Amino acid sequence: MKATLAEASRVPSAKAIEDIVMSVPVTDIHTHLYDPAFKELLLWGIDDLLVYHYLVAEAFRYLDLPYDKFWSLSKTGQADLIWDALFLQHSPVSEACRGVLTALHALGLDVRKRDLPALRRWFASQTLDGHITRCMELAGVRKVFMTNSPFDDLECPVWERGFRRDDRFAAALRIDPLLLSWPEAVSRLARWGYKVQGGVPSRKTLDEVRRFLADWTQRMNARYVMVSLPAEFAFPAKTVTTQLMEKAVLPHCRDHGLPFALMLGVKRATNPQLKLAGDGVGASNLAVLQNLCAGFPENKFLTTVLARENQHELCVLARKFRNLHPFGCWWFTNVPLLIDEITRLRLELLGLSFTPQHSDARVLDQIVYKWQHSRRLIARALADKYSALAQTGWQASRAEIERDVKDLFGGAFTRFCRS
Ligand code: FIX
Ligand code: ZN
Repeated sequence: MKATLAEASRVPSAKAIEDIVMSVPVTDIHTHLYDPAFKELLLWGIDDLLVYHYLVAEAFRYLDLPYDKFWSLSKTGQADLIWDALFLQHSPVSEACRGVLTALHALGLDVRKRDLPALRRWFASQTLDGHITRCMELAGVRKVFMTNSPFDDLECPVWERGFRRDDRFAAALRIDPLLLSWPEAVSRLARWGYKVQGGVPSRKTLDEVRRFLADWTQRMNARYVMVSLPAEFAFPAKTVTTQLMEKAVLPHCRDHGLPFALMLGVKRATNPQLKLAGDGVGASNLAVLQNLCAGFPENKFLTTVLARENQHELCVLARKFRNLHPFGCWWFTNVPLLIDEITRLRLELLGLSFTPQHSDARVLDQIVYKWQHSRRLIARALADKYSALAQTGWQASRAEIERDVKDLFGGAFTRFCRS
């Protein structure tokens, strides 16, 4: 009995902490995956893994064919070229390449053979339902947040028809076109029967935008509203975007108790010829975030920043505003070097009151690698912290560590959303 008590009070080893982190169920708070009811919108399998835009950008470092020629190829043709350039002609050391191999390996496939046709045959023999369950189990993901846009021509009709929801997939209402392409958004909304007018939005137009947001929030059962914003975005400012944000989006979020998720620092179409792979990064002026958090204390802001240079300031702002919840290592920061740096920085400045990672997966199988890679890095950062505490005599128990880890992998997010 004595031994058991002594055992219980000892700080779990780095290995035990890693085991806790590797096995905790995750809420993946931002992905581009879809409920299977959206059929082919839910991407999966080897060809989708290979034509992921992260790999397209990397392949063009080596390819010399014209962009148009590449885009005119079938998905399989593009995947063949990428496989050859990134996996056969060079070793696949980048994070996105390594990710493909981590996912294949976890699925039980032999990557040593470098046999793309055999990989294709294996995926062709899987059922979608079985594959969803398998990938979610391997990734330890229990809930996936989608990115849902009423402005997406493929997605919108599915919502309008209605479908039986798979409760593993939660919705997030994405509104980039509303805030960033107002003239086009006006035509859409008008076509859908909302009485909106272009130019500086009138009271009537703002009310109609709120009606639109309320309708779609309800239709999707959206848990938060989200936008990505360019590095040069300013707030306050006398622009249509800021008017819409201040007078329609923020009141909507406040009244519905929904967080507004901001993804700051993307430079869309840095190289348009690369299509989705052509977006870049810029450092944001985070005075924007300070002004929003201070000016709208009844709103909640989930925030991720794309520029490495903005990570420290984001943490400092989160120390000042409890209506701000930093999340994820987004896109170009989703590489081991930066996940490690950003996670440690956040632990040191914020304790456990943030969400260290989201997958941003566009292809189902990617959740397997994104979570496996991130979990390991987060585990090491945590183990170092508990070990530093132990040097003071503070021994975190297994139960305390499990509690902390659950918070990092979805608990803190859920509480923030409910608060
Ligand atoms: O805006 C976003 O949600 C971004 O994550 C995407 O647009 C981006 O293309 C991506 O896939 C990054 O991981
Ligand atoms: Zn995304």
